[in-house]
Amino acid sequence: SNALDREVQDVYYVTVLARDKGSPPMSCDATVTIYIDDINDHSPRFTQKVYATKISESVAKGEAVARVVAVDNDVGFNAKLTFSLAESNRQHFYIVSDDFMNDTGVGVVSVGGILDREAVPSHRLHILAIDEGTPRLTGTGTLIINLLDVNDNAPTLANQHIPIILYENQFPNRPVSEVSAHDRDTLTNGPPFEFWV
Ligand SMILES: [Ca+2]
Ligand SMILES: [Ca+2]
Ligand SMILES: [Ca+2]
Ligand SMILES: [Ca+2]
Repeated sequence: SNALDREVQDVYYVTVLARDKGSPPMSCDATVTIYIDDINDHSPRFTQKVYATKISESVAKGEAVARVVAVDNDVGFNAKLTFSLAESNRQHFYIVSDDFMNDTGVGVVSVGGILDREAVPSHRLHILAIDEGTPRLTGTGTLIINLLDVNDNAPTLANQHIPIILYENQFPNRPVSEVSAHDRDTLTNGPPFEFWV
């Protein structure tokens, strides 16, 4: 006497026998089809617990940068999925549901704000997949977006006014002073610097 589970078996064919009390008894039988209706007893779940991607920090607003996939073992509205981002992620990204098919939801993550690797090099997005059952059930996933550097910062000199005193007898091409500079980009877009006078 196991409980019915639509996700295991969603239809039963039962043979019903009707017999009268006559002597001899007469009977007939019929096959009854029983459909098991779905209840929302499965939460959506992402096909990966953690998704990760790398994008340029110069990616423009509105550009799609990642897709996430969630499935739900129920059917109909109990498996129809919409996606949502945690409040804290909405400053830089947004997510919309792609075409829904076969109880599988696809969420497309796009850039919704200005990205700056120098300010936030990596974004950890908390994604919700929510079905439309009653009550609605939720699954959670994580998308890590690492930003690749673009050379969008000029180096700055530590001191804008560096007094350099040269004497008339010095040889040219000798180091005359120490100057330091700083660049907010990564090494390939920053030091070593070339200095020109
Ligand atoms: Ca179910
Ligand atoms: Ca469900
Ligand atoms: Ca730079
Ligand atoms: Ca940069």
